[in-house]
Amino acid sequence: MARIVVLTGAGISAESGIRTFRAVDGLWEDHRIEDVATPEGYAADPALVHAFYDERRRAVAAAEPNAAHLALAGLEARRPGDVLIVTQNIDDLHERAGSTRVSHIHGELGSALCEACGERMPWHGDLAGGPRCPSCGARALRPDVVWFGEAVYGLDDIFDAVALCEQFWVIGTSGAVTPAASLVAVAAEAGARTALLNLDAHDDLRLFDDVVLGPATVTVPEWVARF
Ligand code: BV8
Ligand code: ZN
Repeated sequence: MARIVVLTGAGISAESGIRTFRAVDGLWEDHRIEDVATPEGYAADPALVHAFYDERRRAVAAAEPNAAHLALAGLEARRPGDVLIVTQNIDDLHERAGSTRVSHIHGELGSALCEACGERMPWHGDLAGGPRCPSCGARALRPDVVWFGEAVYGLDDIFDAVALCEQFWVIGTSGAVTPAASLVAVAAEAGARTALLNLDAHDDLRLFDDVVLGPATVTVPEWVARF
């Protein structure tokens, strides 16, 4: 049971040079969501979708965790077993910062999913060009990320953890995507203390006991130091 559950989004990786989704220079600016983050978009143009994710996989490999990722990893090291990170991000910057309990609700760039045999496997190269599945040999590998309209990963365990935690922090997310955005309501309902650490305020701040605005590399180390 984690006393502290942290939900992170693209904003925590922004200062590592990873583009967010909805900012003016965001990922969606170059692409329509429907074309690159839906099963229909993948079926219609797999080469475009592979290019989109292969480019992001390379960008993440060239990036480094920032002070916000490191502060959360330090908190877990100081309080073993007390911290669970639920991330909407598909990068591995939390893990590379040293966090060990990370739940990727929207999947991971470092994983591939075989549409022929259903296997999920670690994957660190490009998927364009149709490499064969190591398990079944089919040329049917897709990014192991959750697209719109697909079920997110680990939701039951995440709901259980959120319902039992004492602190629920939301860091670097616009709260635009469900079911991730609904977790703060579950936490508040269960009596956890809730906090938002974000560059911009959300439209609805009623569910947050504390709101700390600013860049994550400044606000997260300061916030974590209190626990
Ligand atoms: C599901 C894929 C059901 C991988 C992503 C109407 C029609 C159709 C569907 C829906 C609908 N209404 C609702 C839905 C459901 C839909 C949804 O929520 N749609 C939204 C767009 C309305 N959700 C789904 O489809 C989900 N699945 O519901 O399935 C189901 C159930 C059972 C069985 C079958 C089906 C699936 C959602 C997952 C979609 N996949 N990503 C990838 O490409 O990454 S979502 C995508 O957006 C990313 O994962 C990303 O994490 C996520 C959220 O974005 P953020 O992380 O918040 O990033 P954003 O840019 O938005 O915000 C950044 C924030 O950081 C900003 O607030 C900014 O101020 C802040 N910031 C910036 N810099 C900094 C900073 N903060 C601090 N410091 C900084 N330096
Ligand atoms: Zn296979």
